[in-house]
Amino acid sequence: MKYKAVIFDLDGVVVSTDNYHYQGWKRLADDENIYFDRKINERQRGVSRMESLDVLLEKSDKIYTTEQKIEMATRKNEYYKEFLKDLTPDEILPGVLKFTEFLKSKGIKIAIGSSSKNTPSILKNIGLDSYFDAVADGNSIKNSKPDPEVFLLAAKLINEAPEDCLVVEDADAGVEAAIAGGMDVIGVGTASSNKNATYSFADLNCVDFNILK
Ligand code: B16
Ligand code: MG
Repeated sequence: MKYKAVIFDLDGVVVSTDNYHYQGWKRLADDENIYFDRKINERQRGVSRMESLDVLLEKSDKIYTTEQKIEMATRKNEYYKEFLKDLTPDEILPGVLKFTEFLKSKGIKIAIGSSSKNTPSILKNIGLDSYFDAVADGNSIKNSKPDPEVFLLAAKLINEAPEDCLVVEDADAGVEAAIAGGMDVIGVGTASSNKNATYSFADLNCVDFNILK
């Protein structure tokens, strides 16, 4: 097979939590009277919580102290965690299990590479906490996507060279990160229109397994 491992982004690839991130940020923006919409939210995909806050604050004229920013990011995370409480395996995105089971049957390793610090609780709630060969997430990295750190860490944890890994991403920042790490990348969802992605599919249900040969 062409790849020895596939590294999956989490929010927006494995599970539909990307919409909950939007709703959490929208509520914070409404609290603070800051304009926010889905287009602005697209730029928050894949980037860290504090960097996502900076994207939101671009629409505000105020200057915020570090303490105020930490409070706002924490408040958004509390809103977001309310949604995570009700997260179930039903919110695993279409095609994820079909694709991962195929990979497992071919002896191809699977890992998570996510910027999210909520990764452990999300995987637990969707029943996939011991499903992947390795998990690299926002708790174990310094630089979030588009830096390749999280994907390089995932490759290291599964003992595979970056060039033998294929990444699946829904964010432009994640596509950039994979390429910077020397990996091929499937763009799905928003990233399916990213011209730098090696392969593009609307979602994981549409993946042509021949790309793995
Ligand atoms: P948290 P991914 C990313 O997850 C999200 O796409 C991004 O919108 C979010 O800001 C980031 O995680 C941090 O999430 O606030 O839960 O630590 O797409 O890399 O799986
Ligand atoms: Mg994502």
